Amino acid sequence: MIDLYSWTTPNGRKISIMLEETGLAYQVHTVDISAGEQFAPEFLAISPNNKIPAIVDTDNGRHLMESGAILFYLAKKTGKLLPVDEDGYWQVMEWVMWQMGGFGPMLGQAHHFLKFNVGKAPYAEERYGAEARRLYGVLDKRLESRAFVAGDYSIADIAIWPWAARFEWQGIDLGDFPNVKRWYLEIAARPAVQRGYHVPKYTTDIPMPS
Ligand SMILES: N[C@@H](CCC(=O)N[C@@H](CS)C(=O)NCC(=O)O)C(=O)O
Repeated sequence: MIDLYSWTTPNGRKISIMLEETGLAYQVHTVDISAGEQFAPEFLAISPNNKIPAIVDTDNGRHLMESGAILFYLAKKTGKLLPVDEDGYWQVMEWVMWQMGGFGPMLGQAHHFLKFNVGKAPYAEERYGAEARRLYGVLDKRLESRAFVAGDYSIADIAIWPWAARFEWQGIDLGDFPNVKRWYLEIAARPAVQRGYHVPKYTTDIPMPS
């Protein structure tokens, strides 16, 4: 059994989607980060950086923070969504790290300036808007000649997709990135993604590009 500590954000949804895809038994503990619950001592004991997601594996008592590490852990535990061959493994690693170092943090900044604080910092709006478009361009190029980011559908796609699901917040028109749009829609149609998106609770339907 996996105890999942999560909230309705892209990083949280990566893990609920992964749990749904793998079929592992799990129970959800809601950590409302808008109410400061990430600072509760019980949560800090498993997630010392005060961020969701985190998991506890009750099979062995292991606890983990950082969504990229959790994706690798769950893939290794189940033998799913991570290639075993060297080339495939490192391609997945490369694109999960790309998401963890760029597509997540930079788009998170875009949300702050382009969605929640419009007009307060024109320089930041320009910087993070341009960086968002650059990152979508990189992803679009990667998906030009392949269905998924790294071989078959994998934890690399699961890491990236929930951030792309906030394209509206980032000022991104997926029509400008046709390969991303095709990939986004294909993943959005997966039943496990549709279930995992609404964990720990429903907020909106999965955003659909026009
Ligand atoms: N690198 C971390 C980032 C996690 C993260 O930024 N979580 C956000 C929600 S998406 C959070 O818990 N924020 C609460 C806070 O900053 O206090 C991961 O990928 O797990």
